Amino acid sequence: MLTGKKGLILGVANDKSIAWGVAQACHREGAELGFSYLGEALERRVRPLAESVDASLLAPLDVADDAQIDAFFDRVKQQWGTLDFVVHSIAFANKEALKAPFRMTTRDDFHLALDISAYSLIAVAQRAAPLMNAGGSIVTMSYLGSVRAVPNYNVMGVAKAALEASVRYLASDLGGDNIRVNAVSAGPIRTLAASAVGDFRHLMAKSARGAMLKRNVTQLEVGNMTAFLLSDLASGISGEVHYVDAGFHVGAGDPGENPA
Ligand code: NAD
Ligand code: 0WE
Repeated sequence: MLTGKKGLILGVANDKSIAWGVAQACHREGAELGFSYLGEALERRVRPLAESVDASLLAPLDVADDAQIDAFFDRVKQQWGTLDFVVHSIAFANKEALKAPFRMTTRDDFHLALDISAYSLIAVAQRAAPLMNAGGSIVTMSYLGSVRAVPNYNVMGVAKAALEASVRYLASDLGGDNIRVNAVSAGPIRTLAASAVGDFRHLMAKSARGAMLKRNVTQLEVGNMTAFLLSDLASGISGEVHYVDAGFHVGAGDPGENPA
């Protein structure tokens, strides 16, 4: 599906990351891959993973810093020249903001969550687009909390709403250059970011009970949908949010749950 294509995977932290499921699917489908890592500590985790899929590019990237985004894409331009796809799988919010009542969200909490989790897609797209071949594809990762008030997701839900709107505006802006932009809205998956969330087990159990398939989804299932969206098989698809959630969002919720 991706033979002859070169693409960047942004947001692998470890082998549980959704971005790693995407990388495995893209490698299996024949893509040449490049990876970013956030800081020295994660380089030690990401480098062996990148090597295991024969990555030809590995460079640091903190999306909070425009200079690092510039340096990252300068390196992509020097090493690769052109690019076919980008996967954005990055989010961050202050941990306290995901526990406290939503009304207690501070201005700093809001700025941080929207900067790292939503603006970063725009910052990446504006530097990737000039390097992209016709038929290029950008995919980002979202969550149902963008359109539903999911308990404790809080300011991250606001950030995902901004991310999904940014997908539509980027798709409109870049469509004339034959670059597509989509989001995948994944059901809950136990990753580094998720495991730091209190009572994630309960959320996973509820989500499985409410899902059409009566189970949760895996990183690789999200990776397979993403690989499809990155491929020419998806040439007519842009500006959309695609749910990979075992059907949870079309259901009425956990049938065993007490509504009171
Ligand atoms: P993860 O912790 O494996 O990945 C998050 C990544 O964001 C990490 O690699 C981290 O290094 C990176 N990151 C954070 N701040 C950064 C910064 N300033 N600069 C560069 N990178 C930074 O967790 P994950 O669950 O794989 O998350 C990936 C994406 O999937 C996120 O956008 C998340 O919102 C989304 N998502 C996750 C779930 C889930 O249940 N795990 C569900 C739906 C969507
Ligand atoms: O997008 C996410 C994870 C977002 C996230 C998680 C953390 C925890 C640790 C962003 N920033 C941080 N910052 C930290 O310090 N998901 C979709 C997974 C997730 O997170 C939740 C969820 C789900 C699902 C938080 C509360 C409720 C549900």
